[in-house]
Amino acid sequence: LDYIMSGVSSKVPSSIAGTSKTPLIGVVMGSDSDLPVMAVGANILKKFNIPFELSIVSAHRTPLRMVEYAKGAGDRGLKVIIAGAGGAAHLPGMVAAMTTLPVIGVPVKGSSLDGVDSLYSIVQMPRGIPVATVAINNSTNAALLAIRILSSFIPEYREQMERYMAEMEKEVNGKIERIES
Ligand code: RP5
Repeated sequence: LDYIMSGVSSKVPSSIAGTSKTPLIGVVMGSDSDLPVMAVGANILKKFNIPFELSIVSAHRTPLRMVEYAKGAGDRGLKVIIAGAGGAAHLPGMVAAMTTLPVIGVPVKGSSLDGVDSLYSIVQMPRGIPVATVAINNSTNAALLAIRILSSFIPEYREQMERYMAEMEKEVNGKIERIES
């Protein structure tokens, strides 16, 4: 199955499309309107050179596609799924119900309730089916968490994460020095 970019409108810049290697991370979202938010995390995966795929899978508009995606994800080699959705954001929970892979939910901020609707929908999963939920619109942290999960069994990604964190610390220390001098 080739989910890479399938269903994504022509608005998607090729720079954030999934990679051609067998993907380890699946990034799905309910609508192409989620793309500006989800693209930020996709770019982090690109930066870390992680094979990933990116696709539109809607829990309510394309329910059969969602079932097919979630049920086949493990067998296709995915290790983590990042699912972004807004409003009554049931996509991450529904996907998590049909796979044993870890699912990370990104609450996407909609126009009416500032993203609190999406946050509550995703974070309030009843017991038994976990969805790791990041902050509203924070696809960066979803990507970093997915990489941390991979880094627990792929040493190369652990080293990359250590470098990323060291770089961040250096940057903040630089700012502190400039303020204090
Ligand atoms: C959800 O509904 C999507 O995840 C999106 O955040 C929201 C609005 O979708 P559009 O009406 O913009 O397609 O399914």
